[in-house]
Amino acid sequence: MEATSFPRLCSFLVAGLIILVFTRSFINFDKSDLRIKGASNLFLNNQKQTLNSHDHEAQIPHHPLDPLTIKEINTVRSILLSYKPFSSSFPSIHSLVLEEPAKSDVVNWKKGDKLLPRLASVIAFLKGRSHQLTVDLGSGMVTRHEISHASGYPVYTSEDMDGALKTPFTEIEFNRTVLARGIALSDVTCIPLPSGWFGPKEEGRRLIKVQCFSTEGTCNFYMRPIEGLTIVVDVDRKKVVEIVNVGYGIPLPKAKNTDFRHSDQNKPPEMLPINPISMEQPKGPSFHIENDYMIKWANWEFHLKPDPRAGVIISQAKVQDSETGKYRRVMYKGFSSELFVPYMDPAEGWYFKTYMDAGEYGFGLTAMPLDPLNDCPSNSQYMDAVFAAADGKPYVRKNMICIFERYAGDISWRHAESQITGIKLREARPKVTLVARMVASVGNYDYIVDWEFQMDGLIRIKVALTGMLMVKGTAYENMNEVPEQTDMHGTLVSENVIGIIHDHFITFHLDMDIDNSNNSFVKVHMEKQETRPGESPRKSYFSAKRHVAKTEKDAQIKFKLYDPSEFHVVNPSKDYSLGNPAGYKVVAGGNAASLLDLDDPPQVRSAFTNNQIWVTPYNRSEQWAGGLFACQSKGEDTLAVWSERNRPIENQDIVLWYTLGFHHIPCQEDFPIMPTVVSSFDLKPVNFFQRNPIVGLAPNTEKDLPVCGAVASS
Ligand SMILES: *[C@@H]1O[C@H](CO)[C@@H](O)[C@H](O)[C@H]1NC(C)=O
Ligand SMILES: *[C@@H]1O[C@H](CO)[C@@H](O)[C@H](O)[C@H]1NC(C)=O
Ligand SMILES: *[C@@H]1O[C@H](CO)[C@@H](O)[C@H](O)[C@H]1NC(C)=O
Ligand SMILES: [Cu+2]
Repeated sequence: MEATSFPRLCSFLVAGLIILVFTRSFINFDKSDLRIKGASNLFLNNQKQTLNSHDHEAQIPHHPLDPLTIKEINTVRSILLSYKPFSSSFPSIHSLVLEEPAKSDVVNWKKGDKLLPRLASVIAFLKGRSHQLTVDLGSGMVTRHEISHASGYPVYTSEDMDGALKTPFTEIEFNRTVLARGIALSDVTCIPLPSGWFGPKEEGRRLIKVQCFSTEGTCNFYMRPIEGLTIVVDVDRKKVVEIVNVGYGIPLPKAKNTDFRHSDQNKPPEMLPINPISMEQPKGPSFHIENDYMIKWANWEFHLKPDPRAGVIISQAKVQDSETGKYRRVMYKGFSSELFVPYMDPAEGWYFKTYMDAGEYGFGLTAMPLDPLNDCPSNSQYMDAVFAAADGKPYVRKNMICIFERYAGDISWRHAESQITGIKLREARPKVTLVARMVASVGNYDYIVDWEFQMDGLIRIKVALTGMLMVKGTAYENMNEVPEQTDMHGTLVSENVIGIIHDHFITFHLDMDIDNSNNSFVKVHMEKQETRPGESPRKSYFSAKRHVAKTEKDAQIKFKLYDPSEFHVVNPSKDYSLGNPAGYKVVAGGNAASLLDLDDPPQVRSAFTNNQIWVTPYNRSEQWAGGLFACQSKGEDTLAVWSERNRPIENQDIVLWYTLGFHHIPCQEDFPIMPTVVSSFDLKPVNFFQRNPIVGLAPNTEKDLPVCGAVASS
């Protein structure tokens, strides 16, 4: 399997040099995998290590939400091959995934029950039309077939992108343009960029804008753009529609200092050396992966699976009640639903860069195998993905997700009594968490997405950004050459290189089910109060007032630092003793809001970023915040459109949507590769547990950690 999928994943991300990079990581990968297995007497004792291709061939589903297996994907393909409407020509398959059973059926299903009927949801593209099909694996029938009338197109396949990248070379004018800039054609690497939607001129056909770079002298071709050259390609006809060449006179930035590979560095960093560091678990990890996709750890259990579009899907997350030990429902389904990455340069070669990475490239499709010891700690286990290619055949993406326990030296709770009280007391508990991680490499950018589970019931969703800037070539080599008043749309990050300002937004779909699915969304508004004359030496304080959201518009939330609220999802009918409804709150971390005009075309298409929080009633058709068909869409199927229906959301099955945002004004340190920047948000229990659920944890002692003694110096 791997042998066939490898060329595919390379061609997907373009070109020659990148193949070198990935080949390297594959080789590294195998070596370290061996190394881990060699030391397996301590680790991984009764755990199943990384699945291998043999396991995948024999794999069978155990849980209603388990992704389609290799066998099942092959079955779907053969059903489609003999399906009448496709008999004259087989469509290209843009998505072939499990069609999840109805939520109520999944909720009622228990381990040991007969597996629910297996259905596949297929998005196919044929002769300019998008087809949505449901295939019943049991009966071997296509049970639904709809032709889409939406404005947008499905996620690009790797074949679409591969074809688009080859097309410019069929035009002699392209070759001439490149040669006229003094660049050898053999040094040219191109990338496929979605064109967005900017008016009727671009409708009725699938377009990709191709831009090119020089790989001469570097693996980091992104830093050597052939500026101003954009080739508009009709993806289906494989024809050049237009060659835009406006960068005349802009030199190719130099290759010097752009390579970031260890082998290419000519001196060690200027710092004191760091000794080897690792997280050891002498008794092995304390989580289990049951039947491939069910994770059990400490007081948590959840279903975890790879998804070609979302990346990672967490389902049926349940936490044990601290008093009874009973598993209680927290979240039915959580995943990154869509991204929006608009660049802030209105110039010809840049205005359209307003990416929706999940709906255009596939956040999971771009997730590459993880590098053990560097992407994930040594105590990690890995999960592979089985995806379908454009021809409907399955392939395995090895080690796409890692799962590990993290001890980062943090404290989960503590108290020490000061000497003045005369009471001798010092109690502290280390914080150990469980992380499920994947990294999507969407072209130049790498998005690290962590779902982190804590024993105190908190779930932290963390996104870290690294990889390369998308840069613009310029004639300027130093800021002293730039006339005042010039808007560079970014920062000169190296000679002839501008890092263009942009945003990153990631919108999460969080189908919270606190204890059951009848939940409400409550704004706990902090309101300043003034004291009555003579009441108190104090003039003011604030109190917390609860407002239950009745309809969707009550839950369209923009954050305000000086008019703050907490945002709770509660189960109004569950209170466990004190009368406070059991709930979880969404706790924002660093965030950013879009500054674009609401009627700017990219903002209309990505209107799901108009608010930081939305709440919608559960609707299984409303999963993708930017619409099911996001490529070139006009924005008629976004979360913002759904929410405008203003449906009731009180004491209903509701879905919370949270958008995490970053403004990115590049700086010199982002060159040639960016140090990670991180932001996160939390889902934190509020009045869900009767009391601190981890008071009962035992402290660490030296005998628990035979490998590492405690040292305190004074
Ligand atoms: C353009 O250059 C490429 C690479 O040298 C070559 O394969 C291709 O045939 C050329 N295209 C045309 C139309 O001459
Ligand atoms: C949720 O509310 C609906 C309508 O009020 C009710 O029919 C249903 O029984 C409730 N479900 C639960 C699990 O309480
Ligand atoms: C469910 O979502 C689809 C797509 O937005 C919509 O057409 C349909 O009306 C929705 N159903 C309800 C009950 O809101
Ligand atoms: Cu950025």
